[in-house]
Amino acid sequence: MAEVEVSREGTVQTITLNRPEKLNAFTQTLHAELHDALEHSRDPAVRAVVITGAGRGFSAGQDLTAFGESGNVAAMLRATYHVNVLAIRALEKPVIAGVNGVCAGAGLSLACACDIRLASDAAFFAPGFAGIGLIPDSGGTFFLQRLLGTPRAFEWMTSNRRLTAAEAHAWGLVSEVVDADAFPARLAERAAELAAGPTYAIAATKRLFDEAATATLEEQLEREAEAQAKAAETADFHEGVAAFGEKRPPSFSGS
Ligand code: LHQ
Repeated sequence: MAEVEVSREGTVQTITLNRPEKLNAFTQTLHAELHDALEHSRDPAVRAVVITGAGRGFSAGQDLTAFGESGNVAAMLRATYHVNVLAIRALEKPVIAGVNGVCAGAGLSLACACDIRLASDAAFFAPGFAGIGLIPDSGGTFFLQRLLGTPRAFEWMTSNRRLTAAEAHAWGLVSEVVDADAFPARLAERAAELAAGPTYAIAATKRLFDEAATATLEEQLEREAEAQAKAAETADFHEGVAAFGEKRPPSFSGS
């Protein structure tokens, strides 16, 4: 059975990590299949991507029983986790982590690499790393600092404390917590909303926020001006303005 399942509903692509008996812990195979899935997500017909997990896990991070697959940890990280984290950031469309359940270690980093996190109330979040004497890798230090601020991120990552979905929401780590029963439908609804949005503007907003982290105000104003000039040339901008004038909801084509 595939360790990553991919499905398409309209313009939403859903990528499901699929090793439920191991809480979707990462193996070399899972990384490779996730990479293929993210490649397919680049298809312009896909306007939003969901990453979620099968069973009661989102992902428990590195499969600790498969840790010996590669002797060189840094090389392994570069060839697997880094490639997929960078692929998520490079996708010119929103990526939603549908955190259905347990989210730990590099699974937490992967969720944090996404643009939006929606959690089931069955989910919990655990650093993992500190429990086994490791640092938060796969972008963990990068994303958690931005999401939580250094003091909170440091304190959490140097503990191995489990955070409930409600606590994660209170911290701003997830945007919404949904009853487990209603979770799949709400996740699909949220993804469809994003997929129906002005795709260029959403993609450029994603990129601009990433760039803003290291930019000067002057640089960022210039990037915004360039991106806005492109946005103003899209059919979606013209549709948005027309819909405003006609007092109706816009119907964005993503072009
Ligand atoms: C697992 C795992 C797992 C295998 C649960 N592996 N089986 C990158 C590169 C190089 C080096 C290493 O690290 C990395 C990045 C990382 O991600 S490091 C961090 C790795 N992850 C962890 O340390 C988390 C380890 N797991 C846990 O702490 C707990 O299992 C969590 C908090 C995830 C879930 O706890 P519970 O809900 O109580 O479930 P459980 O512990 O009973 O696990 C269920 C099953 O899943 C169990 O198998 P079994 O056959 O006994 O039913 C676990 O052994 C297995 N499992 N995580 N990472």
